[in-house]
This record gives sequence, C-alpha cells and structure tokens, in this order.
Amino acid sequence: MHGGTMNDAQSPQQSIAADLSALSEAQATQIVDVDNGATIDLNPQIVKKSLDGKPFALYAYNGQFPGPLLKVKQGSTFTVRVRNDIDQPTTVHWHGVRLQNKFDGAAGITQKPIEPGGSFTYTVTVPDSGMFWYHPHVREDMQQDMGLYGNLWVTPRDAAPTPVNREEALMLDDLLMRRGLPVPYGETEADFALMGRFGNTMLVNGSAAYALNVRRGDVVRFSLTNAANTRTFNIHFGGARMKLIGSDAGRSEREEFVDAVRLSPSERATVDVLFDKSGTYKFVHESPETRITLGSVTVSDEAASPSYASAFDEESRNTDVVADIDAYRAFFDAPVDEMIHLTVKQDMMGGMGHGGMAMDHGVGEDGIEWEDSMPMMNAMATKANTQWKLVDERSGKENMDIRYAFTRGDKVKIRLVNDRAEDGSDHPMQHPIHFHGQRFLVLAFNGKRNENLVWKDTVLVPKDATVDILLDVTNPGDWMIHCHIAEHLSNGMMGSMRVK
Ligand SMILES: [Cu+2]
Repeated sequence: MHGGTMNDAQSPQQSIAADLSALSEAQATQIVDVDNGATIDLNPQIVKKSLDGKPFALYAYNGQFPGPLLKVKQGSTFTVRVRNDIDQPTTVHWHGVRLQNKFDGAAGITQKPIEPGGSFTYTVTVPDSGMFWYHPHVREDMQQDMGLYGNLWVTPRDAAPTPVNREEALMLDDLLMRRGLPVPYGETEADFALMGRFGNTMLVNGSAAYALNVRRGDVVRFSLTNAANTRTFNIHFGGARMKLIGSDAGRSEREEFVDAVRLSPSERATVDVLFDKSGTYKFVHESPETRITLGSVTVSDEAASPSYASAFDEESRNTDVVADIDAYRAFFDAPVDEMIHLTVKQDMMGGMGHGGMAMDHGVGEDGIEWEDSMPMMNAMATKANTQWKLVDERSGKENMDIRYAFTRGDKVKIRLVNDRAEDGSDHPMQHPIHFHGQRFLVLAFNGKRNENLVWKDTVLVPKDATVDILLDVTNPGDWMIHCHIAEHLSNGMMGSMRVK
C-alpha cells in the first residue's frame, strides 16, 4: 500500500483549487504547427480532471494535458510567451534543445522563477531534429507530475526518413493515486526522495485507456517520451514487430529490430511498428516484475495503402548520421577527462541505525528498480534523512559545488560511475543523467563499446554500472547536469558546467 504513513494534508495546488466547480476540464493535446518566426502563448493553468470518477486539480499548459504538441521545422526560431496562471513559481525548460542559455528555463541558473501572475518570453531555436519536450524546472516532482509537460517535435530539414503510414507521439507517465485522488506532494521539497514517486496509474497522453485504430499492414512511427518522475518503462506492442530507429536527438546510425524499448525518465525513442494482422494489439509496459497494459491498437481488415512493409523489413544504415558522427571518432579512445560518481547518504534511523537497511534492496539483475520496493521508507525520505549526490572524482566536490569549465569546441569524455554499496552508497539504483544545452554520444556501458550511436541528452546509468559519454561542447553559457528522477533533482542531485 502506497503512502500509508502519510498525512492527508493538501498540497498547495490542491488547497487553492478547493473549489473545483470553477475549473475547466483538462483538454486533449492539440497539434500546433509553429512557423519560423511565429509567436505562441504557452500558459500553465489550473484545470480539473478525473480518472476514477472523482475530479481533482491538475496543471496544464493552455488547458491541455499533455500540453500542446509543438511541431516545428529544424533550424526555425520561434517565440513563446508564458504567463504563469498557477499558484506556484515556475519556468519552462526546453529539454534537449541546444538553444540560447538565457532561455533554458533553469530556475536559479538561467532565470528567476516566474511568479504566479508573472510572465516570461522565451526565444526557442531548434538546431537538431527529433522529439524533444518541455516541462518546468521548478519542483518537477510536483509540477511536472501534475501535468506540466508537452512534446516539441522538430521535423528534419532534409528528406524525411523511411516513409510510414502515420506518426504518433506518445507521452508516458504514471500518477500515484489513492482513493481516486493524487497522493499529496511534499510541501516545501520532494518526498519519496529515496527512489522517487512511483505511480500506480499509468497514463499515455494523459489517458488511462489509450486507444489507436489502424489498418492491417500499416507501419506506424511512434515517438515515445518518458515524462514520469522515476519509473523506467519497457515498452512493446504485444507481438507486433518493432524497429528502433532513433533516440533523444534524431536517428541512430543503424535501424534495429527490437523486442522492447527501455526508456528512463526524460529519454525518448522512435520506433516503427508493423501491424500485420487484424485484431487488437496491446500496448504494454513489461518489466521483470510486472506487466501492465497501457493501451491498445485495434487493426481493421482494410489493407494498408500504400504498403510500407518491404521498407520496414530493412534495417537501414543512416549514412548521413554515420558521416556526422565520423568527426568525433578520433576522440572515442581518448583518456577520460572527467569522472562523476552517483551516490547517496541515507539515515532513516536518526543516527541510531544505519542506512544499510535500504542497501541493495529491490534492484534486479538488470540494475533497474522497476517498482517501489519500500514504499513506507521511500515516502518518508526527504533531505533530512536522504542526500543524493553527484561527486566529482578529481576535486571531491559535490552537487552545486561542481562547476566544470569547458570551451566551445571541446569534446569531453565523461565517465559516470554509479557507486556500489561497497563504495559507500546507501542505496545504489539507476539514474538517468541529463546534460542541458549540449548533446553527447554514449560510447560504452561497463567498458563495452556501443556499436550503434545516436545523439542523446540523457543516459540511464543502471545500478553498479559505469557509462562513458562524449560530450559535444557547442553551446556557451551556464548549464545544469542532473539526475532526471524528479525527486533526486529536488533532493539536490545536480551540478553545472560553464561553457565559454
Ligand atoms: Cu537519480
């Protein structure tokens, strides 16, 4: 039972929205074509929604949950006017986008939070194609979880990749509900700070019953975004053949048939799926511990026209991506420049006991904590008893004391080391590590070379694992480096880099 030990106090956003009758219902996502030079409004608002018959307050950009799907051509620049209509200070962070530093939306680093009633105008440039997303960079554990997220779809400047019958953007999320209402959030900081807030209600594009209708033989390109606080998803379409074609920032060197796609918080994946039989395919999250149906795809008897089945059969090599990455290969075997340890100090017993109770619990062979194995302890975890840390190997500096100094043009090899229990971590688990404002290649997992490269902004470092990345330093300014588990971030698991 989740949250059995917590009180029923209302979160701030719930008390202000006590009169739900005055609120509008959350609307479904609209696709907005944003032209180069256009100006749009993107206002965080308070709306209501119900999943189990009981209405509750939710946040939503322009009243939509998820927020509008902004579709824009690679290389464009557009303006986003934000008026904060919620009860909390907020910002908008353009996740994975190599835009101008002052528009990164990183509260406390690139801007002051936008106070309730206040405004801020962002200029967004999109040099890279891919499925990006936007969300607040203030109390993500609450604001993002309560509905503030949307996709930014940057379509490639050049010829489209392999043709498909249709394209769908899916935002995956989970909400922690109790008796039909969201479990209240920590008043001044994130609770569930140990493992993050695992939800018990799965949402695809804001719906607990996602459904899509296609024709027999249709190839559908799904761009998946994990908008959950902490849950790692492992996705498949119940037996439909699936080909992984891209990740955070565009296509991979090589297309690859896969049985499932693993996606940690804030990561994206693009897959082509062939629905070759009429009937119903389940859209499933399957981990070693659980199998949850997230939605369904119903396939009619009508045959797909045109048919892209033969192109789907090919695992194409993207020569343009390979050529782009060629310029970086000389750096792959260079010595490691920086090493960052991921670790936690925990003491739930007020000094009487030892955090060791939490050690090594609930993480499977694959190094992923798929579910909350200790909900009572997790719910009570705050900064007072739990401190997540990035630690720089060379200086010993921790979290915001870390400020790397890089220069535009640097190719920086960074080793991310997930400290083991024997290295002093009180609860080793996976961390999705995100670098703002730059892009990187994942070179190796546990010393094993990655043979299919793709540009990324977030990488999952499983328990006990070591991951090497090559950071392509191109974008000047002060940028955050942090864990994208919302509760770990709120807890302090972040550092920064200054690029000159
Ligand atoms: Cu983390």
